[in-house]
Amino acid sequence: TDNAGLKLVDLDESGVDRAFRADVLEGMRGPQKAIPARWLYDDAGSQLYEDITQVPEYYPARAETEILKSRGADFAKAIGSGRAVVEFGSGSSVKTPALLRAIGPAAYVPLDIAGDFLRAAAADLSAKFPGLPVYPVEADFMRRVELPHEVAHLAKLGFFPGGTLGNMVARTATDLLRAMRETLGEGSMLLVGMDLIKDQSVLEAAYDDAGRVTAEFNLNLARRINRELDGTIPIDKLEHAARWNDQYARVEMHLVAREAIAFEIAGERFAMKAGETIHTENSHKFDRRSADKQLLAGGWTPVGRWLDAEERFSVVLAEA
Ligand code: AVJ
Repeated sequence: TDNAGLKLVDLDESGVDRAFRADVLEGMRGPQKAIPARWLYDDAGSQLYEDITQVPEYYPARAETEILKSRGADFAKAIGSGRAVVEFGSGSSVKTPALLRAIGPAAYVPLDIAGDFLRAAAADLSAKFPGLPVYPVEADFMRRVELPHEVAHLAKLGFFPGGTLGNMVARTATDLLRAMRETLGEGSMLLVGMDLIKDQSVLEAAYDDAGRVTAEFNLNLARRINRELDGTIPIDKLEHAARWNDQYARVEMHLVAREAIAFEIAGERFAMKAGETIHTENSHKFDRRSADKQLLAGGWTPVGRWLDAEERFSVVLAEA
């Protein structure tokens, strides 16, 4: 029967494949089609994001790096030495050396769900800081994580750069901040990157660059669906859009249908009217008040805040 065929396919699939299909199908059935942003980051998507950080319009990565490199003395004073730095979603750990050099920690604990990537990055970093104990942990940091016993006695500094907190709606961000507090424990601190509200045209250009790198990043999600979920989405009929949503203070990425289209994903039929969109990402922006409010809701008291010279991005220090 058809059912038996489906079961056979299921047996061959990893949990990730199943989760991707479930998220896509569920997200495509609703009145506003939407797919969780984490699915943007397959190998091609991760490479495209790296490329985005180099485009002239995309200021957040450069602005945050500027802050981390220029405010070392401030961090040392506010944070002190001898903590275990726990980085959430460490990825390639590109922003970490500046912080480690500034504060002289007792250990570094990078957390990431991508295990191979994590261990390679940890080895690179270890080579750069020969005296520093590095304990990579493969974990989903949306939940409380058991830290290695070697750092149990040390005060912790959580490090969450990149403005990734902004990719979550407020309630999810609050849950994550609370989980981080549980992971890090009493007396811990958190250093977190938060992008700032600014001119709409600057924000929209940052997410819709003239070189079309961000457009490719967004369209790659539709390509991935076609590749991995037997999709027939006509890619050339979709258009990338970045839209400032003032009510929610966020830049939204959408895939917009240029004309009425119909297609299949994993054997299920879908249709889009001309102008209808698939919502693919939120990137929330903050001002001082909304940033403090978000951190406080998550159980963290802000104690320091640094901006880049052009005041586009903030790095906030908070206490548990
Ligand atoms: C991964 C949070 C840094 O929201 O700015 C960049 C991802 N999306 N361009 C962001 C992204 C489109 C991004 N962060």
